[in-house]
Amino acid sequence: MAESKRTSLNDNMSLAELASVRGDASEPGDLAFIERPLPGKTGNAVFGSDVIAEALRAVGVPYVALNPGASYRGLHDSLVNHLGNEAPTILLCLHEEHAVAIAHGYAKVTGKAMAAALHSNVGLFHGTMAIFNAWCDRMPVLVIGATGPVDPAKRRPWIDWIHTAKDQGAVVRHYTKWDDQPPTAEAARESIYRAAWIAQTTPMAPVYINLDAGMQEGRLEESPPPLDAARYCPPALSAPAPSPLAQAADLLRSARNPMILAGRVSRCPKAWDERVELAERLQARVATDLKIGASFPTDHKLHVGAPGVFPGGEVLGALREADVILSLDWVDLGGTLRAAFPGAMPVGKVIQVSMDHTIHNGWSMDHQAQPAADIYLAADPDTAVPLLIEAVGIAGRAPAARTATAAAVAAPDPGGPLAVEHLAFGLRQALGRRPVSLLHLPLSWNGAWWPFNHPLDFLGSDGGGGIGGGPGISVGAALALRESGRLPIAICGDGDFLMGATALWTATHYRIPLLFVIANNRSFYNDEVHQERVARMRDRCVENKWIGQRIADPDVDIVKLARAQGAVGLGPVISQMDMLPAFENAIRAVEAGAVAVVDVRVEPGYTPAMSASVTRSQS
Ligand SMILES: Cc1ncc(C[n+]2csc(CCOP(=O)(O)OP(=O)(O)O)c2C)c(N)n1
Ligand SMILES: [Mg+2]
Repeated sequence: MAESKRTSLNDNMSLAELASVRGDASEPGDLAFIERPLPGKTGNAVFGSDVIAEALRAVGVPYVALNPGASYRGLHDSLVNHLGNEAPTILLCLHEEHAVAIAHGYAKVTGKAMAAALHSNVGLFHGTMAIFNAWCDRMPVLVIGATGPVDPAKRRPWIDWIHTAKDQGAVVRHYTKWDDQPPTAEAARESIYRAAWIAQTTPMAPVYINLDAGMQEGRLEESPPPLDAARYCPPALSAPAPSPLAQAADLLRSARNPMILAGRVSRCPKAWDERVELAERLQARVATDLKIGASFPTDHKLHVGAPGVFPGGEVLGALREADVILSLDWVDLGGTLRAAFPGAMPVGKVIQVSMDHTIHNGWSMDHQAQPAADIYLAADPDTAVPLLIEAVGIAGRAPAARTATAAAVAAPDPGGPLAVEHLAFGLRQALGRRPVSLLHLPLSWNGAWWPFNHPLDFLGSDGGGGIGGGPGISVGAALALRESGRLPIAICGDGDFLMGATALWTATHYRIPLLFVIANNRSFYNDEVHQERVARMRDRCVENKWIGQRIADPDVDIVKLARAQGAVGLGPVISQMDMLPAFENAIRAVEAGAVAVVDVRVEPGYTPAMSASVTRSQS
């Protein structure tokens, strides 16, 4: 292994020293320079796993995030000694959940699948929640698994038997788009081509390929004939059929008060501009969603309310006034319409643009409530929007007016309590005009605090509501943003951060700059809100809501957790006064190539809309 240039950070290290230590962090290109193997023999594929490694390269997988395991020691060797740990490059993770979450975060930025390799059944078990998160978020991940040897004669006593399972794919079949257990190396190559193709075709989702350890380690009699991956993975675009497209255009053209729900769309700036153009031509109001990445400028005059995890009153009001509702794959169209029209059908006509129906299954309810849809455009929104612009044919375009005022945030009050709102204000102030990407936000966030003006300004949430995904997803997103010129920022709840904290190490080890800000209310506060609700419903003691919820006595030393993994740890910040210098130092450290974590001790609290939605109370 190449000697690491980096020494460990300590409390006394100045930022200048830090920058020199981290000088290699900004080295361009891939990360292969960090764990560079000694050169060995090169040549044709000799073992089954050599063919598999070549297939991963052929479909363009840039990284394999993994926690190692003997079930795929064959593939591990092929990645290192046959391909030289380049294209793909291994990213070592301290937990399989992080490996999948990192691939998930990478996909949130790029729309492309990287691989996560999970050891036999046990590694797969660890990875399941992150696979579910990526599934619900409709993000592609190539999950590589292993089992066996399937041939009992090749199994070592005990350990190979407990780590061999029949139909291992059954563990994740209900929340992957496709899975396979190819019997030969040649079949495995085809399987990887198919997996990459399926995963990256809308609706995107994780796929799982389980590789027999015996097949990986088997010596080949001859290399399989070449197979050009490009010819087996054609882009499969989903465009709307002409007739429903024309009907949708007719409805939109004659609408007096149209509304667009801008849902699951890509990070493509051109597609962003086209959505803005469609809204401006129609003079349609637009709502966006904090569950998914930024989909429309939130300070545009046509944007309604603030983006939220649950639609707020302004959005529901606008839906009630709309005569035509155009959903661009809105995550929960059925639930949103039910909230706007309780016990009744929507008044306006509904046009749904989505391919999501093609992966709904009988196990998971993540397909959400069945929405009313008068016209269904079975299409990818990015493909449908320019066709809708053309078909609607409304000439001219209103100027791209923005609301005059920036998003509202609380004025600083140095002596006052520190709420998440002040955290947002302080961070924006410290950042100034730097281009940033928010990779993750805590449950206590209010979408009004931070405007989004580019598809990479915000990447959305974890998808499946699986807490602990935030840190890993953020590391993967920061990895993808390394060359973007954007400062990557993850704001995590303390509960979320503590569950996924060791994902940090992968970022420090591979020199992936990233700023974590922890909205630390020392509680799994979401569930305090639930216990309060139950106590009120049952007329019991509300004051006991903290029991089994508060993460205090002792307070977890988040700063030390960060430093222990080679990150810069700052805080705990306990007053508004201390916040700005801590953020400024952290930003400088990240700009010098570091991972920085700022522990901000905030008062517990959610927005009224969030509290009401969490507990389904009307108040
Ligand atoms: C894996 C997992 N475990 C438990 C939960 C239930 N849960 C939902 S939110 C939450 C609290 C999260 O705490 P934190 O990140 O600190 O955010 P806070 O609610 O305090 O703002 C919990 C435990 C979950 N969604 N996922
Ligand atoms: Mg908390």
